[in-house]
Amino acid sequence: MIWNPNKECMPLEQMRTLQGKRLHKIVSYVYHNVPFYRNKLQEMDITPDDITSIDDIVKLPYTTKQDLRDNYPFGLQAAPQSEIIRIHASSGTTGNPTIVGYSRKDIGVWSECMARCLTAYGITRDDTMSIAYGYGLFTGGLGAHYGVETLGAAAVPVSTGNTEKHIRLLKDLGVTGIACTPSYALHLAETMEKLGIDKSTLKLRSGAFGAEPWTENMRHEIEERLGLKAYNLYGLSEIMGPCVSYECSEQSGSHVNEDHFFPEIIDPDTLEPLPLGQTGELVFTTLTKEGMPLLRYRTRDLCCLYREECACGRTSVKMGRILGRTDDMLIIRGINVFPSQVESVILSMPECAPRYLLVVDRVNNLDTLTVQVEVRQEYFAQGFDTFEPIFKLERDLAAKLRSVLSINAKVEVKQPGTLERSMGKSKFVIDKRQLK
Ligand code: DLL
Repeated sequence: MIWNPNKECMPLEQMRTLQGKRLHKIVSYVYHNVPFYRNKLQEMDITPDDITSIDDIVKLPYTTKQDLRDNYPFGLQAAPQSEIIRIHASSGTTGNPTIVGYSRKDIGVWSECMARCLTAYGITRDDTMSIAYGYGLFTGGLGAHYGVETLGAAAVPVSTGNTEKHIRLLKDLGVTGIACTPSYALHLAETMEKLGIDKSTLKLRSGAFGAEPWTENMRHEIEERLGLKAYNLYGLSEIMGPCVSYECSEQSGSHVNEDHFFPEIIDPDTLEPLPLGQTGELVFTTLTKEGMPLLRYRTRDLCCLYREECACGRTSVKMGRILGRTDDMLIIRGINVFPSQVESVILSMPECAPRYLLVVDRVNNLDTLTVQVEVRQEYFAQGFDTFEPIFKLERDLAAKLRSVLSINAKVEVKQPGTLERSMGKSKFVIDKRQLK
């Protein structure tokens, strides 16, 4: 089944014509409504009339996360506040989060694109789908939820945490579809095994997994242990949320919703566009967004794009798995974390020295973060050589990391001079997770 065959199976030439028209319109829209873009385009001596086909996209400037940060919170918003009906936020590199406002039309496009994904995963209105992405500022929960409702299946908004209760609901409600991070799917499988619940007592048959990198091996393990087909779901808040691309029954690469999100691959060093098939940094232009449209947004995700005749009948361009990032962003239990953010929380505590190490690991399929930090010499000399103030500092820092970054970290406060010094570039992060 295909949700919107007109768009998902559109012949290439027709798609490019549509994209060209939409690109002209969106450039004209941001030119007249976003001073940031007007200034950039004027500096480059470009007017909306210079954009007549999708090939002209290469004339346009890139947008970065730093641009979003510099224009915090609403500087890149194109629609008036009265048109905004939803706001989400994701991690910024330091300090300010990235704010994304959606118009009613944006929520409609998002829901439709998400319904396309779910249909490709074999979900129909007869299904019941539990959504175990976080509900809240993160786009995973509400994004998947609106897609399920648009499709006409039944949404069970379980959100994250409370795995045992979730398993009970899966069983009692005869849940057939699940949406969560791939690592949480494995955690769920493990908890079921511990509780002695066999997968044959559940009716799960399809899963929408994303928000973090995963591998073919993880897919096989999830499919085997939960008894379902596991599909990749990709997206990012700045562009929309989950729904930007999705796998089909072929489970080989993800179709991009390219009538709404135009993808390019560039060389992250020279910023030159790369041809199909080559790996580089993924860049998206939103072709229809009203709230916060973005031109050539650099995702920092590394992957490749390719076109092939897909047995499912869809003609849209495909993207491979995300192979890494061009920045240092970590994804810990689906939450984006920049080491610089952790550093600014550490440095806001006067007792802490700017010497720290983040150790990321995966225990029982759940990510863990340990923050090791040295106490400053002067505090150490004034009583921090005993347990009580150290324990209090560990508790306070953990609480602050939780409230500022929404992450649960184990904090280990160390004596001055104990964290390893390196001769060259200091190492601030050790990621022990091995995605096999
Ligand atoms: O993670 C949106 C989402 C929610 C996608 C639920 C899929 C399912 P952000 O929090 O803004 O948005 O994080 C976006 O997460 O740039 C990638 O680095 C990573 N990412 C998202 N999906 C995948 C995936 C959501 N399927 C960032 N595979 C992106 C690998 C992914 N990485």
